[in-house]
Amino acid sequence: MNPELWHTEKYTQNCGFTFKVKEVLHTEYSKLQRLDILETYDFGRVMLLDGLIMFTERDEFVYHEMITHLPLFAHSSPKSVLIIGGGDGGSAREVLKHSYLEKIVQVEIDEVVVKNSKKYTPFVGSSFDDPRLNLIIGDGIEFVKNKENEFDVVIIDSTDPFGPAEGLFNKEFYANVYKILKDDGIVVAQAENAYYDPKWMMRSVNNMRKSFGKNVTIYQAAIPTYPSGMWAFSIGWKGKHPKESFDQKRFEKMDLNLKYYNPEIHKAAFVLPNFVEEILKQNS
Ligand code: AG3
Repeated sequence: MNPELWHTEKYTQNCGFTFKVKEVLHTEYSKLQRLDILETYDFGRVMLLDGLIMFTERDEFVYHEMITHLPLFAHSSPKSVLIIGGGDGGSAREVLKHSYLEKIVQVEIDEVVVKNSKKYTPFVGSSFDDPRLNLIIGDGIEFVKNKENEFDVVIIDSTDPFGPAEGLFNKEFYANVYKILKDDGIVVAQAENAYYDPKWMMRSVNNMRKSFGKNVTIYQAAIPTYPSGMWAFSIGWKGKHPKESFDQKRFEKMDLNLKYYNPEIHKAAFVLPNFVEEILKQNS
């Protein structure tokens, strides 16, 4: 008999998300976390960190397109991008599509994630072979300290706000991100979800607000394999509201052939259901 192997990511003590695993391709403990690469029936290859889904081959495009193209097309003329985290390479893959960029720096804390993504999930990991990407293995929190006016867009592609990523949701960190951004700069951070983790979502929004003032909101995307399927990104800006500043001309010229993001989604992502608006209002 060939016993079945199933994986469950627990969302609360009482519910979770379960799928059948074809094969565990690799398990490794880095200094910071446990990494698993799974082959599955319904989602293709899946990367877990400490048992939590980082991405699946089936729907990673939603997260990676939405955390990159939205801020890049909201900025009037971005030249420099900083990615913090994102060790699988998915965000870098999308940023690299913007061939006019002059500087792309990524700071990832865990080399083991990069190494395994290159080997097992090249659909995201092969972006590390691109010489235009300057990958630094180090702590993003340290990297942004004592620097000013260096980037147009900062993308924070982190794990959940405990363990290695805890500091990436703090006000001190966002204050340094504010300083490292140029005039008109935009920061985007993955910010969990309004159903199960409204406190985590609001921790990102409120701590960003301590530096960006009123120029902070969230936008959402439908990501079936993340908790609740409705994912939030916090966004802070120095110039125009990113919902209104979509660069249609640049978008049309680039002919990107994306699977989720488009000009209508750019605007619609900022339209929040009433209960999410309530959370934003009540907790600020
Ligand atoms: N960053 C992880 C998002 C958090 C997912 N949380 C969870 N499954 N509990 C995405 C990594 C992809 N670049």
